[in-house]
This record gives sequence, structure tokens and C-alpha cells, in this order.
Amino acid sequence: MAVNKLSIGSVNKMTYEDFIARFGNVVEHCSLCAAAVWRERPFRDAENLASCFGDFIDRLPINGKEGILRLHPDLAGRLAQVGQLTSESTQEQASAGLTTMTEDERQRMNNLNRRYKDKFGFPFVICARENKKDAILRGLQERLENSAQTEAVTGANEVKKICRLRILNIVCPDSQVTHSPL
Ligand code: 2AL
Repeated sequence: MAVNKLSIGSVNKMTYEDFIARFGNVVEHCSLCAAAVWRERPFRDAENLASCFGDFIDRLPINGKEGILRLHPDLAGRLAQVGQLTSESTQEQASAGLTTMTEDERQRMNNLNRRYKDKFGFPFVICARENKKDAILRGLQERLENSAQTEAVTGANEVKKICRLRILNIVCPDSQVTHSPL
């Protein structure tokens, strides 16, 4: 959790390199998103910055959305068990209660994750900060019934929620750029 949040004014003044250093992982392991969004500055506020990332993800073709999903770690998966998640994912998965699951719950989640990946070819993605473990297990079970096309779009929408919350951890939500009239 960022303690000293940035104002949107200081975000707008960032060099490309600084922008990538701060926002390169708001979409997990996909600094390409930040590299593309940098050209949209100046941003009005944190929500506008999040919308720019969201619009970029929305415009991706289905195989691009699937690619972004593949960059996400499984929930309560192998990387979590060996402590190899990014710091953002570590906090998100803990907030959903995934670090305090029973062995039975972990096995159910791992089995459902495996079935999901076998069916769709990309991992199940959900915004862990907006869900608890029971809702995640239910969501996994329900979404397994969907088509691959529906899941690519649903998963990408979850990535947008994750991205927005990561941005709100970095940028002060109250700070705005105001333009004086000409
Ligand atoms: C994640 C993750 O790492 N953080 C989050 O909110 N969701 N992963 C996932 N497969 O949904």
C-alpha cells in the first residue's frame, strides 16, 4: 500500500521511464499497457487515468485480452505457495482470505482453476479485493459454464477493476487538474 500518494499533477509531469516504473504493473506483468497509456496525458484525475487503462484493454482484440489474462497468477496457486507473487497480488490475495484457506478449500480452488485453464487456455481472473474466498469459489464454478469469448471479456473486465484499485493505491483520488478558461 502506497503511503505517500502522488498528485495527478506530478503524474502528468512524469517522464516515460518514471511512469513505467510507477504504473508498469497496474496491469499485472503488462507494462505495455502503461507504455500505451502514457501518450494520453495529461490525465484529469486518478479515475481518468484508470479509464485510459480500461479503454486500452477494451480496445484489445480477444487474443490480446486473453494474453493479458495469461499474465495473471492463479489465485492461491503455486506462485502464491512459494511466495513468488508480485507485492500487489500478494496483498490482493491475502485481502480475499486466500492465505487462510483450509486444505480442503485450497484443493477445491486448485481443481477448479485447473479445469478452468484446461477449458479456456487462460487462467480464471477475478478482482480479489472485491471478493472473499467463498465468492471466488462460487464465481469459478459458475464461470466454468461460459463460452471462451464471454470469459475473455469477463476476465478483462476484472483486470480493469484490479487496475483501477492499484491506481487508487498510487494516485491521490482527490487530486484533480483544473484548466482555467481561455
Ligand atoms: C488476481 C491477482 O493476483 N489479484 C487479483 O485481484 N486477482 N489473480 C487472479 N487470477 O484473479
